[in-house]
Amino acid sequence: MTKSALQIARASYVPKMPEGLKGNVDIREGAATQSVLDQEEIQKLFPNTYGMPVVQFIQAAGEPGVSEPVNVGVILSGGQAPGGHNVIAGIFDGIKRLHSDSKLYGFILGPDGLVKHTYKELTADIIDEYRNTGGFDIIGSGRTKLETKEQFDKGLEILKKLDIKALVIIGGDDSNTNACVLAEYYASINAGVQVIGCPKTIDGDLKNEQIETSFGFDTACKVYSELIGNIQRDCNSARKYWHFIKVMGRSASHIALECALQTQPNICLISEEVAAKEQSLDDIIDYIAGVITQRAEKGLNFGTVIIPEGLIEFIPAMKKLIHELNDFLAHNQEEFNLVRRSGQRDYIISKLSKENADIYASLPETVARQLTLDRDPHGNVQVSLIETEKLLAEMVKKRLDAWTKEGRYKGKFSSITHFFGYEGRCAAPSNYDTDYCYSLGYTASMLIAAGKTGYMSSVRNTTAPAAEWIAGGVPITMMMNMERRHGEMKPVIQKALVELNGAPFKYFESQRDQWAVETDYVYPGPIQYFGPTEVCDQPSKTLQLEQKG
Ligand code: FBP
Repeated sequence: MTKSALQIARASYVPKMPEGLKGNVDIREGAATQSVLDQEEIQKLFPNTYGMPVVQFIQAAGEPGVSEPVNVGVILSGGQAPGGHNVIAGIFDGIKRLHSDSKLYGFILGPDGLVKHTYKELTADIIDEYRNTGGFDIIGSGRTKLETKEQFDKGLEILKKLDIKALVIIGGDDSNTNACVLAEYYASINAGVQVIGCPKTIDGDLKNEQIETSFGFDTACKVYSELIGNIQRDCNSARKYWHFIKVMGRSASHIALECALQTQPNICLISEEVAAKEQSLDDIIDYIAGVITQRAEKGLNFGTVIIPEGLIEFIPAMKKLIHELNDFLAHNQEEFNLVRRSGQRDYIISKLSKENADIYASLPETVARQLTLDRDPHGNVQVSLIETEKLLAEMVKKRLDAWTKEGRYKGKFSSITHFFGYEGRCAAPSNYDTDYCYSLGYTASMLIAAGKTGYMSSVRNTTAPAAEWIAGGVPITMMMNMERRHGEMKPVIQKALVELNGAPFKYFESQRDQWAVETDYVYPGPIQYFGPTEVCDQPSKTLQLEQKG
């Protein structure tokens, strides 16, 4: 591997760790826990792993160590997130410290590797190549869901063959839900394999009282915020474009909100607010066009709009339209395929209910086509492929043209669209993610040594200096509730959406009218890996506001 100068210099960075993990550890167990909701059902489904206490590691005298080697398997599951390699490095260092003959095996390309028995031993020289780097390329990741008994049994064969005592699953809410189901199953058959989860996803929607943030969120947001800041400076220099910038986050708007807090754009939409206020696409267009008009009156024909990736599904009317389209095309795909391309739009309009047909007819051609053509293997519209940023830019243009005719708008409007997603998922982790991930991994190895299963590795108090961070574990069942998935009630980890009463949104709300009309941009610049701590070690604004409020 040819390395960049940064990679070479960064390899020798030593992640900062909680004081409590530095030497030998004692475990402090709290009281029995309950799931967030639906306690009876969850308890029934997880008789072996329900109700366990939250645990915390505290410093103890002596050196950590166990009498037998601790072999561990690790899986990276789902979308990439900066810091994954450091979770693995933390696990490796942890189990080696426990016993120098311990081995770490990585399953290749996600959960598939466990089921198909594709793996590699992660030796010290491999781990050293990947310390403090972005990406998941050390073993690759995948989106196969680990959920059937056949998969669990197949996995157990290879775990037994490699004498693996514990499996660490690094993933988002769904992967950790499945980790918990797996932990329960292995416990129920006395398989002798523990399962530990680690909270990953740039989307930031795997968090709760015990899990402050999912790793990768910090770095990804810093990358997008750098880019947004650069665009804002360009925009404020040329003063002729409105930039419509969509940022990743399949469902929750945490990334959009964090980027807004970091860069102070003229507009940032928050899907959760759109849903709560039952706003229509029309309301959103009106709002954006309104701000553009206000700025035009001050001679400011430029600006920035941040759009969360999941927006479209949070607009109640669009959600209904998508449902009807899914249903209709599921039953009439063949007939639809026979309609000439030029007639497909009218065909769909003629088949939908009046309410949905009107919305569909108002959509730009490209988006209307994306809604009917790009479908996933389950027949659902692939919402993430819908170019919401283009949809909004086009519809705003139309609205402004109409307002120009009415004499309501006298500005000049020219737009440029962007989508920032993949740019941030494998960035070199910020100091925060580098340290946080290493601690999460190291903590996972301590949970294994303590014989825990069905736990998620947890590191808290992370707005304080790393030495004061609190490491421990949270029973995954504690985060669960019952939700309808594919027509069936299932136990799942509750997804954390943006809370409209939470401090980050409240702060944004208090500032956004001013940011809309003033040009009060902030330019965060690139992530800094070396330099003063206030530049290099800042946690996300979201976390800072959450922990303050
Ligand atoms: P995870 O929840 O698995 O971490 O993935 C999140 C994400 O990065 C979303 O922000 C985005 O919508 C999605 O993955 C893209 O998925 P893919 O990598 O399959 O294109």
